[in-house]
Amino acid sequence: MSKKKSYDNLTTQLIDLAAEKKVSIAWDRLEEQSPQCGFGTMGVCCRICAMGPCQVDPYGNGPQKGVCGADANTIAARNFVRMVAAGGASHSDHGRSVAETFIEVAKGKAPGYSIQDEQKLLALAMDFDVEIGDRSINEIALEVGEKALAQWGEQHGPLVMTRRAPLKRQQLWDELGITPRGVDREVVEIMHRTHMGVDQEYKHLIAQGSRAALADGWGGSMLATELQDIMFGTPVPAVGSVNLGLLEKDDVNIIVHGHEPLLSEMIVAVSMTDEMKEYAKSKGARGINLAGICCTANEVLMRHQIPMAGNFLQQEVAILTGLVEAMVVDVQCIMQSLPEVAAGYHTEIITTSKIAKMPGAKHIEFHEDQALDSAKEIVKAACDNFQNRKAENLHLVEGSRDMVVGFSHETINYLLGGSYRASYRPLNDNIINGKIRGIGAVVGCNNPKSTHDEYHIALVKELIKNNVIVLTTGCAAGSLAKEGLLDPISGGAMAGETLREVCETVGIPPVLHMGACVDNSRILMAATAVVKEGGLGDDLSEIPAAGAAPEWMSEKAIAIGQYCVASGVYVVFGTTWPTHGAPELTDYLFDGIDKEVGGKWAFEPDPIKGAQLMIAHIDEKRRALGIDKKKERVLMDMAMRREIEGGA
Ligand code: SF4
Ligand code: MSK
Repeated sequence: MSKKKSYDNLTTQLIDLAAEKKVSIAWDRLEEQSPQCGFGTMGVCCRICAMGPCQVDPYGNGPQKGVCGADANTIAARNFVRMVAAGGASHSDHGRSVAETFIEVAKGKAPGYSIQDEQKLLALAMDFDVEIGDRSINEIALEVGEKALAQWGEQHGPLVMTRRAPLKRQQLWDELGITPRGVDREVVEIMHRTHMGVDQEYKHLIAQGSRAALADGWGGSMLATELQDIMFGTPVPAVGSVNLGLLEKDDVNIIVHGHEPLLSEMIVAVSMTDEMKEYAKSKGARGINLAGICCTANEVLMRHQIPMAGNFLQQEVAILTGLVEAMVVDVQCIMQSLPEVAAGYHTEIITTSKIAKMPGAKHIEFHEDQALDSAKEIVKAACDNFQNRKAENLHLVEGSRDMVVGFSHETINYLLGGSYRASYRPLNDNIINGKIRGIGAVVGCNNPKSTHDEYHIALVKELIKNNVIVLTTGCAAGSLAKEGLLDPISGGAMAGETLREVCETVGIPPVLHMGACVDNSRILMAATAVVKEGGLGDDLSEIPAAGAAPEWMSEKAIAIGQYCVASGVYVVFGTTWPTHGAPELTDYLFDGIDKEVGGKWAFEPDPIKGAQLMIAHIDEKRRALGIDKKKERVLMDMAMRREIEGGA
């Protein structure tokens, strides 16, 4: 691994500029924080009661117990499942906002929004046993929305969406007592069980972590994706572009950053109106250029081909171009440093969520019932700011990459099987015949502790070179797109021969963009479709597949990882691992939990070794399915033919 801060040249140029201008950005602050606390890094610092904080010495030279007697495994397990709770709560609370808006849309009380994918609504109505008959779309949507929203507080379970999982998986969850109830209940139970003096057996704590993570993955997150698709349209493959070179010198540049498409969809709509275009012109600009960062970027990219300015670690450096009139943020993954970075620039940081404010930012609260008006106020504020641009602050960077985006699990179905016989059969057949060795899901953030983008890119290149098709979401997708891996031609050229052949035949890149981090539920659905198609086992744990979050930083990544593990998937994390100070717990997560749920975790700081771990797991699954060897073509002689005919 290189010691560079970023693998991306444009980001590197702007990191250098930040150093020159003495603007403090994430890498500088990491350096100031270093060396970081070893106890915290290894998960063995506890501060959940006022007898602490307590630290357990992982090397055996100091205390081995907290004041209350808690040992390293209990402390690290509590910290770990609290990460699951926070991560799952974040995704699922996003989902709750979507469900609430969905109900208002159905009631006709949210002007600007509409039901766009009626087919998907009807499919979801069937999941929820909502009568279709000759009822109007809005009537159906209202009942679906209300039943969906009730899932957050479902006290007994099972959650409706868990019925989409393979039957064998559902039975296993029941046997293990981890079939999820509503995410609100599961998260509260984690907070209760991790309070001082409650649950103190690490495996028992991790089981609740699984249950809460499943309530997010197969509940809050999955419903967020479903309802967003119904309201904003299910993504279909389209061409998009990525990187900071897409910011336009002559336009009002507005960056939407965060997670919830409720706001960004309206900003897209408003910024395309003649009224706003004229308004931008009246301020001296050519027009309005909208771009995204982080998962909001993925949302507007896959539905509207709005360019992605960058991923998580590019949020600060984007401001250093001097081209950004407004960075409009909502929730999650927004650095508090943004207003400070923007202080020497004209960029306005605009917070919009009623649950998230930042010191130094302008707050224009977004209200879904007046969505268009809120969006218009925000876009106008950006246009007004165009005149404040400072010529001495302009630092143009050149360069962007094209990519194909928008592979929902439904479109994979259509693409592979054709619109008349939509099916996962061709994918399964190509896995069975070995042209596609297996499926890798590579997701997650950036982290300044590892070279920005590098681990994602190196790992995925190794996977596709070995004929593993890759599904990607979140900031990982941004990293991979910048390297051309989401482009059928440049990406295809980096794929192994047989994977390339399949991709060329279907016309897809070897790395399929499936959306934002809340859309990892699409990956669960795609994997479930593979199981249901047949020939690759009866459960998610049996298919030749593995996941990775190489540059993770967010608690949401731990929640996603845990719902994948609890769904039977092998998951490799890079950069850092939060339980190293608790050897028994770590052994259990890496080698032990799989005996129960079929999936397990691994940690590997080297991308090539990380890819090889995934490939070894895929090969093991191929062996177990009996599809590891190429079937020899047997030339039959007359005696063999007579034997077959005789036996027929
Ligand atoms: Fe220390 Fe126990 Fe309190 Fe944690 S719960 S801070 S280990 S006394
Ligand atoms: S935005 S959670 S840095 S993927 Fe979803 Fe990116 Fe990770 Fe945030």
